[in-house]
Amino acid sequence: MEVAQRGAGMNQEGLESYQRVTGRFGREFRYFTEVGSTNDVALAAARSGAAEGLVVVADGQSEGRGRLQRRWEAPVGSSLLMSLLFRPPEPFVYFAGRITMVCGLSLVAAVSAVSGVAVQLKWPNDLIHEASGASGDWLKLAGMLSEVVFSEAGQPVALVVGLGVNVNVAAGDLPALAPNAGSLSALAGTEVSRVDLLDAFLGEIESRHADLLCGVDPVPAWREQLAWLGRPVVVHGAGGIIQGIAEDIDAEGALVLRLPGGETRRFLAGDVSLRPGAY
Ligand code: BT5
Repeated sequence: MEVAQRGAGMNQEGLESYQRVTGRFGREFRYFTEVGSTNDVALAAARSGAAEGLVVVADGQSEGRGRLQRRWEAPVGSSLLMSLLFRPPEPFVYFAGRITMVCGLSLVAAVSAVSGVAVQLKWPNDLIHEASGASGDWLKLAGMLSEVVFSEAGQPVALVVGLGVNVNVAAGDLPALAPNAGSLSALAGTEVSRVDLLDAFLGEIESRHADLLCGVDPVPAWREQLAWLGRPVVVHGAGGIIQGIAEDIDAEGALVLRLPGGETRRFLAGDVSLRPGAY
């Protein structure tokens, strides 16, 4: 059968008719031409008892969001805007953190396979392309937003991971998204199939998530994909702006920063950028 040659996805038509026929992720698939936020749809579904594996995709979002009330902008039809519903086992916090890493690793693998663009992860939740050489220039190609659903008793019961990927955003539209926004098509010099990217991504998720549940820790692989380890950075965290060397990632995924005085400090959340003029 023709579809079988493309893996588990029946995806000849486009995003609207995409559906996976095997595995856990994407068999329950909801597509919207326009929605507020795919994360909101997945969060509401989780609260109504939807099973792990639900995938929500939209061509456009009116209320796309990043972390800390920031906005995620995407011209309609240009991007892969999707949310995945997970039901992590206990210990919830351990698995939720690692599922977010699995999503990042799956995105790196899928983007590399489908577009050929060289990408890395930027702590904690970005996909970037770094210009070759020591210029320090980098472009943000995708961002991830993980949100937890709690039961009425206050127990965490579900995790929604939302990903926005700039797939075919025209070069001229990028500056309006963010000063350092980049897209796969602009870097590859050709359009990239969003359906192929989605299919490759969900295939990666399927196997890497199964590995996680079998005891494979994604932290070493995640560390290998992280940009800027060993380099001078600035971290914007809850405690202000702090400079140092991005030394490592610890077992919880926290960024370990070596401060100028020699001591280290760990960050579980924040934003990191390369220190201007230091490279
Ligand atoms: C993120 O937040 O990077 C997480 C973005 C997650 C978006 C997806 S889309 C599907 C799902 N549904 C949602 O509603 N959200 C998820 P953060 O690290 O806070 O970065 C946000 C910042 O990135 C903004 O303040 C802008 O500076 C920049 N930005 C916004 N849109 C961008 C784009 N398309 N490309 C690059 N940068 C962008």
